[in-house]
Amino acid sequence: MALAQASGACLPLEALVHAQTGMTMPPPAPAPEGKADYTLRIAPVTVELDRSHILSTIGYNGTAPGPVLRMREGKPVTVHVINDTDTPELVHWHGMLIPPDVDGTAEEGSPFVPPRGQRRFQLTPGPAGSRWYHSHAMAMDDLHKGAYTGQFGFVYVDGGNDPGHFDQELFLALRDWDPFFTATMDDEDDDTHNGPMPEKPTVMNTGPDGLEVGSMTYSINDKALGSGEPIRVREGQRLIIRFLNASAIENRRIALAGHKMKVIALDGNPVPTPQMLDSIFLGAGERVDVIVEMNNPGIWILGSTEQTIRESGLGVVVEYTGQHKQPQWIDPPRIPWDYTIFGSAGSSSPTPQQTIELVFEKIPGGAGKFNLWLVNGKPYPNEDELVLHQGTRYRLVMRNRTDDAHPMHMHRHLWELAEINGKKTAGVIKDTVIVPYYGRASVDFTANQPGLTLFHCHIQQHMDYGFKALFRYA
Ligand SMILES: [Cu+2]
Repeated sequence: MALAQASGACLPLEALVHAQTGMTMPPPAPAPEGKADYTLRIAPVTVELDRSHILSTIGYNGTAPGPVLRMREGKPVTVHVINDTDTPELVHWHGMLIPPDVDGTAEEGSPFVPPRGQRRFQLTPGPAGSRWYHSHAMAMDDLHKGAYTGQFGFVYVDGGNDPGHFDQELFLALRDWDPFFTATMDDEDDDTHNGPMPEKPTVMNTGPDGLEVGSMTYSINDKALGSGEPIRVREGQRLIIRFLNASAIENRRIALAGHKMKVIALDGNPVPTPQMLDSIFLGAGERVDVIVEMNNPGIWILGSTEQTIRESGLGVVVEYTGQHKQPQWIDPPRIPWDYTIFGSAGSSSPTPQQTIELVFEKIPGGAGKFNLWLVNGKPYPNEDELVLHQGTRYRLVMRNRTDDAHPMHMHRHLWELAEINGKKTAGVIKDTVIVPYYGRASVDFTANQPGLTLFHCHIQQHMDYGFKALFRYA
């Protein structure tokens, strides 16, 4: 417990890492041509979730999550990435419209940042809004790699559009830690079990499931509920909270007891119809921006709507000035999450020029093995049949014939949501969409970002075991 005492003092995290590992970091090689706008150092970090739980992972610049990077829309930046680990790494810029060589995936041909090496990237940030950066390395059966580590952080791209006055801006990343393999996955997080299930197969594959990845340790940013500083507010204040589900594992429902949240943006993109809600739902990789009016003095819990998960750390205390009660939780009404309510009322997305069908299936892995995930009948690589023509507007019809809700992400493009389980909408712009349990989601986009484009489930294990495909431009 010497470590716990050391971290109680105000030692820099880097010093702590040295104390813990006994290692010294090699001096960085001279940086090429001048100073970068941002430097990201990938290295071991410790995260003190609470006094009794300090974990060791890999992070950016000595912390996990990494620093909030603020960039200006359209203003080119140089990012210098130093990799102080023994693993080749990739930094992906989730939600940005940037070329494949800087997007940060091996599949698209972005170069790795070599182990103990460094690399410099230039990109033009955009579009404006809440984006994020994270490792895109494969993990496979190693739960200390890729998105299971602390390599994640917000990028806020400022477009000069003021969302109105607010008194505090908070960046809150939902996270799970210490992942493990499990044969019993409870799917309470799915939220979509009671939907219409238009894609439920008539003949089910009833083979025994393989191992999934679970967790029992959670945080918001780097603190478990009840440790760390509360969010301190005053009555009458207006907060903007930018949420990110940085989990590699699960979708999450979040509420702030005693308050409603006005959803103003999904995946960083302003929605046509903001909605006042008691809770919000985020698939792995998704962002939700909300405005909260602080109009109910007390001490409240903001956190997971599932008691066990909240009590295992996924929450933070919100404390009004002058209040001294115990933090309170109130279960919100359980209303299914519905993306379509944020769309332009009464309109539907214009009919695209071409439709691409994408069928998702699972081959159960059986005891002690892993499931295999198929897109159109095969696991990745799946790269020669999905060809885009520059300038064409496409509709992707994603048919989920599996008993799980999948947050599907397409790189380097933005989708306009067209339909979820038969409900039509328009004007909801996203980069990640949860395709419901045995459900269907249709999204439209214009092919205007030439180059290889990765499409995948944002649950790391699903992606690693087949659930991805490459689009290429003709
Ligand atoms: Cu998935």
